[in-house]
Amino acid sequence: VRKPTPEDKFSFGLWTVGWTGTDPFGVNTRPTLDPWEYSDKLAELGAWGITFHDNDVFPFDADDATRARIVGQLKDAADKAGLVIEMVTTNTFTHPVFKDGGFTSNDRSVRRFGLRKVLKNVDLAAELGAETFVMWGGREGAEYDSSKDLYAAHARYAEGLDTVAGYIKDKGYNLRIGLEPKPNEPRGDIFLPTIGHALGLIATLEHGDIVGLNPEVGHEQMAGLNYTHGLAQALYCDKLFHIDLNGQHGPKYDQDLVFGHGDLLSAFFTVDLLVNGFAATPDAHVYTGPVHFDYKPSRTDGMAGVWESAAANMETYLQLAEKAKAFRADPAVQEAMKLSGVYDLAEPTLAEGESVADFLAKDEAFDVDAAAERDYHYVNLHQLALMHLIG
Ligand code: 3MF
Ligand code: MG
Ligand code: MG
Ligand code: MG
Repeated sequence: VRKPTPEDKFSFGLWTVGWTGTDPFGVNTRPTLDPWEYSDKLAELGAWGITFHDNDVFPFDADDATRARIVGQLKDAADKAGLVIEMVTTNTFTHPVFKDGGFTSNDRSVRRFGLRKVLKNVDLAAELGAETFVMWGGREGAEYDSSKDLYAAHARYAEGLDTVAGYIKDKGYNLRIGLEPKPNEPRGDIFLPTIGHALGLIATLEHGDIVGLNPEVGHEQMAGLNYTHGLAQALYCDKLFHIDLNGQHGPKYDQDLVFGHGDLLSAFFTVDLLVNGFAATPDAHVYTGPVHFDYKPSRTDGMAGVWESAAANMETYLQLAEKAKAFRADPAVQEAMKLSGVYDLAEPTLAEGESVADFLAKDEAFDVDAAAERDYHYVNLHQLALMHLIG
């Protein structure tokens, strides 16, 4: 596979390569580096951008001067390395003050503190030229259904999002919010657990036009859902603002494996959607945003392994992109898609201008038995995809 270039728009969270291996059962297995050491190395590997939480870069309790100094140093390093800071996010999950959430804590003073922290980082995101502000509400949730007024929880979540979105508009920032759904972990149940739940809440917002999605492979798969289908619905709603690619083996804890190291076939179809768009509707919304990885270098790997795994994400994506292009260009595949009726789904069910009354009045010849007997040959089509993937 060729080397990644900035045109590929690969980006990494600093918390990904920066994960030192601390988990609920063990301490770190790797040292902490300065933020710019991670970004320099990512640039060297061919990444185009970086992203971070406020507290990946400066401490939770940093004063304004310290914060400005450290951010300045990271920005200089990124500029020098030719890296874009494409997304900034806020950590509202590590500090104990957020143990019951930022926007949905039962404690109003915590909600006001959380909102201030988020707004402050919206300013930072805009200042650094980021175009997406991701919000993963990892502590917005509950273990006990008795603990929350669930109506009020959604109202407070919506209030928080609208406040942030309204602030972005008032300030004239070129920023959009990407909500990141996750079904559980660290909370027993997290609010807005899937792409669909998030889309539903966004539709109720006053400033929902600049609020969209940052779906993560592993999060949807933890909920037993199809990531590619989720991306497709977000694209359909014009809400796919950003993505978190990684790997996961079904419903268990958030594994954050290298992209493709979980469900490889699903990863193939995700890349197919991202690079080729929809099979029968080539003019439909396509994704042009950053190809962002949110993975964790395994705890069993050392520092060399960190860089090997970072490179592996990009290598896998490029390899899958090549294969997905070859898959779609293959005349045998196109023939098989035709036989399966894939292109036919793009034709509206009612004719142009056909009213329901006209439709119902029509005495249309239809052979139920013949239609019921149709062989869609989906397995053959899928086997062609598999052969392109492994062949
Ligand atoms: C947790 C996540 C988060 C989000 C991040 C968003 C710590 O499962 O995926 O990573 O991606 O907070 O920016
Ligand atoms: Mg995650
Ligand atoms: Mg994950
Ligand atoms: Mg994520």
